[in-house]
Amino acid sequence: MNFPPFYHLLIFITGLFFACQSPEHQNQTASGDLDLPNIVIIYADDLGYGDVGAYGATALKTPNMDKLAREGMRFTNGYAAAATCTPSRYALLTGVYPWRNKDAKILPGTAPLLIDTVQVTIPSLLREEGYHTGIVGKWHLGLGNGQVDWNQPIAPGPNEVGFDYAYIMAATQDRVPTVYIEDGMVVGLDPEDPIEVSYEHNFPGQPTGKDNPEMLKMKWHHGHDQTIVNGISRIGYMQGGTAARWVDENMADTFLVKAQEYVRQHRDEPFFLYYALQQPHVPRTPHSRFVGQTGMGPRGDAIVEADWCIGEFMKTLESLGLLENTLIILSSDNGPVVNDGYYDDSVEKLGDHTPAGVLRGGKYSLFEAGTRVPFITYWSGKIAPGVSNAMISQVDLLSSLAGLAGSQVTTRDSKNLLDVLLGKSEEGRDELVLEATSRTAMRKGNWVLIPPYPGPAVNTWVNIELGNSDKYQLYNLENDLPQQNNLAESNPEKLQEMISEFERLRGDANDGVEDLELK
Ligand code: NG6
Ligand code: CA
Repeated sequence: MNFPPFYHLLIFITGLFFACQSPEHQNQTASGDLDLPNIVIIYADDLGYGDVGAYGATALKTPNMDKLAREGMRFTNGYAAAATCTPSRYALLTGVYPWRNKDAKILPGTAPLLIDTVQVTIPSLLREEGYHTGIVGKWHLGLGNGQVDWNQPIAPGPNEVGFDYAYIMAATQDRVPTVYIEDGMVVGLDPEDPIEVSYEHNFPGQPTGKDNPEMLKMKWHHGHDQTIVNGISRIGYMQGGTAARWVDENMADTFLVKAQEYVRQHRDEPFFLYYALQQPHVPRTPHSRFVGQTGMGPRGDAIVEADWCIGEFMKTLESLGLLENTLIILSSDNGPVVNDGYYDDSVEKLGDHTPAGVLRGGKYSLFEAGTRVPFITYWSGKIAPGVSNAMISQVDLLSSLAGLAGSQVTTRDSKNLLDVLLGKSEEGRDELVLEATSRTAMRKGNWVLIPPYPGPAVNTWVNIELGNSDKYQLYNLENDLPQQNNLAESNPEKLQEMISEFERLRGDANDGVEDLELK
């Protein structure tokens, strides 16, 4: 087609006009694209390195996670910052090692907000860059200032640390209050039936798992013997709020629908969604559609349910045409545990399945299975399918996602490993401080140093080796991934080098040893 010359000029001027504009949607990103990509972190709770087909599971089928792994980048050396939930989530969102904050331990449902409201977080920095930010799912980072009235607006919480939208459970599925909270308000609360919560004392006349086992549909094994909700006794006491209480079996659907609604509502602007699944943490309560699907009891069925949720969520992104413009990161907050406090057949029906894969330990452990978790990045058309052996931690996501969004924000612990996430580089971390229930260890290169710690070698409740020993432990993962050969005595020079490096990294902050009890 032939246009008269003034048309060319017009098109040129129009082009200039748009090029000079820099509204939120047109920011220049690190990758050189004009549009800011959406970012979704899908974060499972207690999903182990060996629980996913793409990581070797055969008895459990996880086709939707496997698809992300197959068509995206599967990391074999991806780490959570800690072997339990609260510290890992703290590090994920703030880019700060959790052992720098003495309060970053498994929190009760009444704990105050752990993140300082002036602290940089992934959502706050992305918001600065023009993102809409949302969280759906498990929070477990504390709420309020220590004296929460659950019948009033609850703050500070996720909305005060960077999330424009929040639909959360306060702590864990096994802790009170067993209600959803949307932007600081308990969902479906009847003002005539106010909620009260205590972790110290029961409320008069309220049955407990300890005193009323006949009321339970799932019995407690250790802990979890306090207030009964939906036939399951929990950690902590609660009364009131009857209409607002969640139905455990519907939780996965509830969070999925909220996550889908969120992306539908924000499809036309750059968004960041932290979709924090509750599975397969206890109590495992898959919807009846999934019950019996795996033959492994509720733990297996809950993993299959989580996998289905991921598939449905991906379908939503696809139907909205967002796959080419959305980076998805899938990971888990800590390693696996089988019996975590309820009689739920998880041990009896485990069969040949190995939730930790070949790794030693599990949740709560300083051994690899405590923190090395499934870690997958997926971005249609941007990330070429592959496997990466680069070492990367969730603590690195803050600086890496900042880089993606064109922000300079960083922290001293969080490394910008954007190219690693996108599969363009294998240059990951050289060293990483590992944490489990306030004890720390270090990986450097392929070597792991675990300093001596008091306490039992095995937690017999959960049947997991914790990594405690009165001796230094030194492992070389290159030829001993299952950490069977302690080389500390035979390699005194390497041991000394690792101790010096560990001390350099940890400074004098290695004082958390008093918290060895699982609370
Ligand atoms: C422990 C609970 C465990 C689980 C864990 C937190 C007992 C005996 N055990 O204290 O069941 O709730 O806390 O898990 O109460 S996490 O994944 O949120 O860190
Ligand atoms: Ca967890």
